[in-house]
Amino acid sequence: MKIFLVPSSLGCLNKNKGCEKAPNRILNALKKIELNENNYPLIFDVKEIHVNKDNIEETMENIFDNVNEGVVIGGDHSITYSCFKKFSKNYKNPGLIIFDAHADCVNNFKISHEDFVKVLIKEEILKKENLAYVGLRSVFKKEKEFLEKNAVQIFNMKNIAGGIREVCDAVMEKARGFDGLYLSIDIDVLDPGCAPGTGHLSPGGMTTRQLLYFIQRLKRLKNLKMIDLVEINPDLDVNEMTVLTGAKIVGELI
Ligand SMILES: [Mn+2]
Repeated sequence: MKIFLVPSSLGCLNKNKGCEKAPNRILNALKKIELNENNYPLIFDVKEIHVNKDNIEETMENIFDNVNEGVVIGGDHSITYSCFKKFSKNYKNPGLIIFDAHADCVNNFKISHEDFVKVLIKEEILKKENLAYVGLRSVFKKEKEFLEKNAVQIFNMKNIAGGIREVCDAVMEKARGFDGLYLSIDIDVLDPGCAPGTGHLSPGGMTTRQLLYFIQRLKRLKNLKMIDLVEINPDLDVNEMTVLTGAKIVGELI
């Protein structure tokens, strides 16, 4: 498995400064895991993507040029824009499933961690019917309107609280419909009690075990080709809990 490190907080609008430190910290924690829960040894190669701290456009191009299938560790959520754009070139019907408390489609004029989903749809890189969210619970009014207008499939925290197995069955069915599947995991999909080290805490989220249930099932799909893990901020962490959780998530996906 290939791991790409993208130490960028350029798209965080100064709201999650410090998340650029996550890739190396998560990698160090990952190296300490010998076997994942399926008893697989963790074998991976690492490539770091160059980030120009003064130039988000150049950094976005570097990401596009240098990432490939595997696991991408960010960084703020805006990196998914370039990663998915690259990924989408390889497939006729690429799909994106986003685990996030937030919908990240506030505006449509700028690449940022609040807007990238809207930009992907607007630029026709992502078909709106090929997008699904899991774990949403903190959505702005105008995002709700946008998502409803485009009939985007949403599995929110209320749905998950009603029965995780049924929700996961539906997510799996959606996921099987794509020739290439991309999973994007914003750590704030987890409850702040499980993952305090991130910039936009939203109470009422998933437990770490619930997220592992989803990703361990999704991992079995042959069409799952690319994953990113974003928004972990070591500067805001408590006892390295969020970094360790990030490493555990990556370990289960290798
Ligand atoms: Mn989020």
